[in-house]
Amino acid sequence: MQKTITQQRVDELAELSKKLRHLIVHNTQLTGGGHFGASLSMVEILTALYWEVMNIDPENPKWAGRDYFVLSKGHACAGFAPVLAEKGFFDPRLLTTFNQLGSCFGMHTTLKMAGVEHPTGSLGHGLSVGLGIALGLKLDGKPNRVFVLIGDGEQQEGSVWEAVMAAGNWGVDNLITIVDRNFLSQDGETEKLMRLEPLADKWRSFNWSVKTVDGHDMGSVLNGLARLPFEPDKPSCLIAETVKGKGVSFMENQPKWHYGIMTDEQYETATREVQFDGARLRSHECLGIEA
Ligand SMILES: Cc1ncc(C[n+]2csc(CCOP(=O)(O)OP(=O)(O)O)c2C)c(N)n1
Repeated sequence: MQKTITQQRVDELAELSKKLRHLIVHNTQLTGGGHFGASLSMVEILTALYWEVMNIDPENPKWAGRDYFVLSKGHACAGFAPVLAEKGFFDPRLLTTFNQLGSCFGMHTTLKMAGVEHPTGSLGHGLSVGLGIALGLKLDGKPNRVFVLIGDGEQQEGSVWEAVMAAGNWGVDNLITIVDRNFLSQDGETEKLMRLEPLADKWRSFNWSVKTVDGHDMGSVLNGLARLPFEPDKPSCLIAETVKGKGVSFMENQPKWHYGIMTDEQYETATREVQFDGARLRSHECLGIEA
C-alpha cells in the first residue's frame, strides 16, 4: 500500500535531521573523534526509517512484530547511536561514553547497544545477515520487513553480491537494501578504486527492484520508501545518492574526513554550519549541547 506523506511531515523530519546532524557533530567531537564522513551521509536515511518507515517499539526492542534494521556499514556507529538514543532505545546520557572502555557505544555497533540486531564493522556481512533474517520471517509466515543499510564502497566485498544474487533468486520481497551512495570509500573515489557503475543495472540484473533518490532530500527518501516492496516478489534496493560529510563544508566529499577529529578552529566552523533554530532534542538537553 502506498503511504501518503504530507509536506508538513516531510518538513518536520527534515528539521529533525538537522538536529541529529548537529548532535552527531558535537557528540563525536567531544568524545574524541570518529567517523564523521560516514555518519553525516546517512542522517536523512536513518531519520526516514526510524521516524516514518519502520514498525518499531523502542521500549520493547525485541517486539516480535518489529521490522529489523542492520547497519552493515557499522563504522558509522557515531551516526547511528544518536538516532537510537533520540528515538528512546537508551538513555541519551550514554552518548558521552562513545568509544570509552566498557561502554555499550563503541566505534562500531555491538549487541550491548539496545536496538542493534547484529554487530557490524567488518564490511560485507550485513546483507547476508539481513537476508537470513528475512528468509526466516518468510518461513514463519510473518509480515515483518528487514532493512539493511550498506556503504557503496562496501560493495567491493564479494559476499555482498552473493547475498544480492540469492535474495533476487528467491524473490525475498521483505528485504530492503539502502545503498548510501556517497561515491567515496575510506581512501578515495569508488569509481577509481573499483568501478560500481552502472550500479542500478547491476542490482536489477539480479532480479531486484531498484530506485535512485537524492539521499539528502527528505521528500525523495520518504517517497522512495513509501511503497514496499517496490514490486511484488522482488527484493527492493534504494540507491540513496548522498554526500560524505554532508553539512560540514570542509568535510564534504573529502575522503580524509572518513574518520578524524577537528581542530578547535574547524570545530568552530562546523558548529556554525550545523546550527539550527528551535527546540533541542532530548539528547542535547542531556549532553548540555547548545542549539
Ligand atoms: C572487511 C573490511 N575491510 C576493510 C574495512 C576498513 N574500512 C572501514 S570503513 C571502509 C570504507 C567503507 O566505505 P563505504 O562502504 O563507501 O562507506 P562510507 O564510509 O563511505 O559510508 C573500510 C575499507 C572494514 N571495516 N571491513
